[in-house]
Amino acid sequence: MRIHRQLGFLASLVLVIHAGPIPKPVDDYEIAKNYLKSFYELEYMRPSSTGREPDPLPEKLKEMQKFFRLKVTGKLDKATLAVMKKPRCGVSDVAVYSYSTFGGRPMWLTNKLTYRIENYTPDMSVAEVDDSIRRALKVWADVTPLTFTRIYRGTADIMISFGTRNHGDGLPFDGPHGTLAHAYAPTSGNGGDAHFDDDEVFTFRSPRGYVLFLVAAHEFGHSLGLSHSDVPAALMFPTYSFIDPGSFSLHSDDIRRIQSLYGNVAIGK
Ligand SMILES: [Ca+2]
Ligand SMILES: [Ca+2]
Ligand SMILES: [Zn+2]
Ligand SMILES: [Zn+2]
Repeated sequence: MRIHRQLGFLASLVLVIHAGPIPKPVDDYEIAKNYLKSFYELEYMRPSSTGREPDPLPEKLKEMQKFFRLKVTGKLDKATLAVMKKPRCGVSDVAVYSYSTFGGRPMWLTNKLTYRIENYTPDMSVAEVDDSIRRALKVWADVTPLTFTRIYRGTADIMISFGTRNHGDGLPFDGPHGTLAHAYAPTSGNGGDAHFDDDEVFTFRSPRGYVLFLVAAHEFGHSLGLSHSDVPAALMFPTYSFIDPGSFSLHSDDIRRIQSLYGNVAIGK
């Protein structure tokens, strides 16, 4: 009898626990809306007095699905959501350069550029960060006439820094995963600058964490004027995928695009 009563008590406890507040599942629709706002310029009109505006989401979804070579349904299906949840670059997939370039062209007007590393991530040694950044710039220097000279004080063309959440440019990072970094197209001021989300774990070459060399090489593509590529194997594809830095080579799509801005390697460089 006593045992029965106890069992009854336990059972009701279990019931109470189950009836308690269930953690709100992350709303896939919210994820999609935020993703398309950040990367596909999704904007909602204010409801007009004449009636409801058509929902702009399906059209933007189609645009995103086309970019990622998914089935273009305009619907938030599993495959689309899976791509939206991948770690990626914070720069939009819809290139908007008109407001942020020298004379409207997304490129530097000199081949001699400077860079400066303003601060460091605690995830890696200073030597590992320095080497990752140097090699990431070399990826682009190897196929163009561009040269990159490191400076230690003053303002460089490409200012490199690590920060979390609000880091001073009005484009806050989002905590662990999601957006890994962003960079600005060539112009004066913050143009060319590259910011890395230090809520990520950056690594020298490990598949656990994000390889700084790979993330930086991608960001410096933006620093030089490239937008995202829809070629999945290209460095300028928006999502992150691990490649052993030792076996990295720049994709022909990236080479073609950067050389259309700056030309081929100068003789005697
Ligand atoms: Ca700059
Ligand atoms: Ca992040
Ligand atoms: Zn990017
Ligand atoms: Zn930033």
